[in-house]
Amino acid sequence: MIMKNKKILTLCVIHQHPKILLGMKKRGFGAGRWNGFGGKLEKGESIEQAAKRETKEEIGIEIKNLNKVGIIDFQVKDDPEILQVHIFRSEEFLGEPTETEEMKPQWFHIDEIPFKEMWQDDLYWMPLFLKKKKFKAWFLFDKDDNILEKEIKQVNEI
Ligand code: 8OG
Repeated sequence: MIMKNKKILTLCVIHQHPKILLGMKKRGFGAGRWNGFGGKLEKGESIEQAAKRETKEEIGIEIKNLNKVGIIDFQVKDDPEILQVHIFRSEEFLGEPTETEEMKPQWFHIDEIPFKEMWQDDLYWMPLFLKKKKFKAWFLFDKDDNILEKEIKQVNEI
């Protein structure tokens, strides 16, 4: 069996209907785009712990509830690495979302989500997220972050 190189990442979207909280990523991977909060796992951490820690680091809030809603595998053409992003919805948190060196938080009404300034894949899974559906997906990107191929399916359990 060929073992593919898989890296796990977290992504947490705060959802207080009819708004979602996104952050403008100010540096590093995905800079210049609005996104949820998250990142890599630290040694010994669970995926949920990593999602909470990253959200705290990025905008200073403490997540109270976390529901896993999606898993997406991302690949870049001609690159064997798979980035597996575990997506969470959170509806409750403590503290006030605050800008840090990494992220500038902002609430968006669900009819005004800035998809043009987000990762292209968000356009495909965000509608499922907003309908509170669970999903699994796979996206193949080119080196300029454009989608070449995709598969998205709604699932009952994640
Ligand atoms: O630790 P770092 O900032 O590099 O983590 C990257 C964050 O970006 C992490 O929360 C996962 C998320 N992310 C990707 N790819 C994509 C994508 O295509 N769409 C969205 N919405 N988020 C992504 O790594």
